[in-house]
Amino acid sequence: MLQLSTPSLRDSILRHLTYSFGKDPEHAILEDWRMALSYAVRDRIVDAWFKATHQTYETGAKRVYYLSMEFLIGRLLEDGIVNLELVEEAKSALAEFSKDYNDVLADEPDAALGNGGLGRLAACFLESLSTIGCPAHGYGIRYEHGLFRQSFVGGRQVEQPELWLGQRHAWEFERPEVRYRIGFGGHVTNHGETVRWHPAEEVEAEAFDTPVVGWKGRWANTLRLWSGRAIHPFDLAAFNHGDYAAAAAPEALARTISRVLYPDDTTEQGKELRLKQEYFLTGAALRDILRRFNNQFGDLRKLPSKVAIQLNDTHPAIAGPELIRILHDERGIPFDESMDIARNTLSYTNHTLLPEALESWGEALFGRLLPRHIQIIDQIDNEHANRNPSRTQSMRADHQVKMGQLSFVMAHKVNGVSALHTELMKTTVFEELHNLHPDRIVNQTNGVTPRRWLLACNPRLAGLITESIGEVWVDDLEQLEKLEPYIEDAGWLDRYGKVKRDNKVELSNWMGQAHGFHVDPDMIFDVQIKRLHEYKRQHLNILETIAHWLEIRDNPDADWTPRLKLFAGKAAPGYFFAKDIIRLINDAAAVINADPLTNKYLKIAFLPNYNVTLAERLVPAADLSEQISTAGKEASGTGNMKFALNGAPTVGTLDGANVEIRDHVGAENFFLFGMTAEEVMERRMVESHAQKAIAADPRLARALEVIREGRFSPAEPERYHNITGNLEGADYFLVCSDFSDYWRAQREVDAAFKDQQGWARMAAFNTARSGWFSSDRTIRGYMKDIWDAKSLLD
Ligand code: GL2
Repeated sequence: MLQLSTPSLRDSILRHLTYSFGKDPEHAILEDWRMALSYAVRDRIVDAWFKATHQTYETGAKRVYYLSMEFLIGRLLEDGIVNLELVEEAKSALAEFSKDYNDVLADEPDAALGNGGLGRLAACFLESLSTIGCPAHGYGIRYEHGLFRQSFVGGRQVEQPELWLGQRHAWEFERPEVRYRIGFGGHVTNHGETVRWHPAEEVEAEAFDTPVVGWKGRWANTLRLWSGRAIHPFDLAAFNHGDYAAAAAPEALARTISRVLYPDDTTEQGKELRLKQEYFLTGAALRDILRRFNNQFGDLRKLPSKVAIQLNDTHPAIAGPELIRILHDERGIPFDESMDIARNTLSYTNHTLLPEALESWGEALFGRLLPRHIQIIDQIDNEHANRNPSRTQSMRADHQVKMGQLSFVMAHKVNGVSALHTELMKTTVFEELHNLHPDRIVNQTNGVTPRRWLLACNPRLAGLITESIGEVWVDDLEQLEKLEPYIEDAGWLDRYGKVKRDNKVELSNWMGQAHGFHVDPDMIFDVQIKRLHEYKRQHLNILETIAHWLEIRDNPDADWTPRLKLFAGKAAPGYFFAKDIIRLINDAAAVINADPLTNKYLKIAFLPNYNVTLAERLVPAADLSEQISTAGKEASGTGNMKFALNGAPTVGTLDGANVEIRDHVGAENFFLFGMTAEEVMERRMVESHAQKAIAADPRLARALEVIREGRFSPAEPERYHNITGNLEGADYFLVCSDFSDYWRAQREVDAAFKDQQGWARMAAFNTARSGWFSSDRTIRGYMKDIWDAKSLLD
């Protein structure tokens, strides 16, 4: 292996500025400095990357492949600097050139190649796989446009295309030599035993590799993203006839495949393009995996002992039939044996039980696009029925192809993402399959990487922790429990409280500068940041806020605990109800923030364009974490873990991983409210449950009334009748029924916050007891229970 001596970061920056970007320091713009620093850091990552790759080949270790339509990676420069422990060196190197470290970091675009928790989880997992030293690849799509940019006009969400590739991107290596043809449509021929698919249309998937470095640069894995290319990019004949649009058409069509991330959270779009994207990702990834396996091992029957493929939700579920097609049709392995090899290689993570999010495709569309795969799915279904005669549910019901059923049958392990969610899987959507295969469903509660979500985003807290217990916690987060004795030390607790206060001051200053929004850092910073969805109940939060406002107005001289309600999050462009909730919050904020009677006690801010970078600002400065979904609906949540780790106690329901967070941090350090998942199901049976709840709580009735009469939309009083009508009517997500208990919990928060020392204790216990929520723990669970994979660093 090539051995080069490592130059200083300063020299490396200067060298790249000069020779990679052709600029001298006098003429370099911020982007040049950002690129030069990124390349200097990237050089070091590449060294770790080569080492890891060689070791994987030499040991013949099993490899993990994480297939995901989303990788919400955010900015990467700070991640690399922190993991390589170059923070101080980078700061002083830039200072020598009179450049500010934070300005340079802030120049990087936020790569939003995902919608929310599912995509961010995939990014945390990649980082943990590298930290642990488990040989792994992430496979995804190199979307030209990530999740849309959000702004507000008159309080309303406006979407604009996101342009992360509009600036130079430092991290990827284009691999023009790694290309695969991916087909669609066409027909299937049978010659005796030989079945062949003849696609009508083909595009090429080209690889772009991003190295992902783990803690201390001990290991680096690869995120390989596929970009769509035309096989014959240019139609010269059409061009020569003067038809320039037709000449460019093949290229445009092929590129469409990797053009946009579907801006959809937990609902699926029945769009042909989406199904094409799913097959594009999966088909390219499988070809790549099998090529690598063939080069090293050859015998396909050994695939499950050398390869573990994880399907992140059902989006890559076509991997089952596609792998069988390759093994059976192309390599001649008998069908049932192909099916067993595929199943022993594949495993599937379910991320939601919302019925509208369980992917299914119309058989006409599916059969047209993937004619051979639909035959294979039928064969899988028959084979499964033959092996399990008591089975009643087919994966091909109601002229639909059911991707959840397919994924379950084609996976040797199926996991949920929190204890509660996993149990609900067994009794709801997968009940029959669970009864047939009782060992298949396992739980792997989600986690977050402590490198990004504490060490990098909260340097003040990270510094205090390291000073107290050493840096062991960074890759062994449960060591945080060693903080517990310090919590009893009043001097230490003061310092812990000061860290939070300094973070709040920093956030207040930024909100003032960036958004002209001024707030007193002594208020409770009460934060709800996540995608907008009725089940997440941002409308419960704003209803309580409005009720609280009315109560303060009734008695403005009382001893209120000042509170800032912070919101951020995007609504899917076609989800009109969610967009109305955003507008209501913005309209209410305009009125309430301008109320001189109350605004020293209550303020509301909805920050636009929520993304990973904004989360990194908000999480360290939060006092209170809002996790208020209708119990049984949030599969896990991961924001809840980030807040607890950074010392923001939760006000929340017994939903998803909230249950486990409360178990870990202690019930006394968690503000619980609301119905349990079981009570939710019972409550829905109660006739007029919403009306009954409203009748029983005058505060709720009044809050609904002021919205209905147009207090926040005087020019258009009926603007929110859709929301009030929904809440007073079906109220499927039980906002009204949980309101009174939410109100009670919030007043407990007010009282608790008055005792600043008591609050700091509660916050510190959240930090000290959140170690279990590291994605390192989650990944070790997958390695042991699902992948049978080993770390090459242990
Ligand atoms: C989600 C769940 O809604 C969320 O609760 C969970 O934490 C994440 C990661 O497991 O997955 N499912 C889903 O489809 N999205 C999620 O965020 N988009």
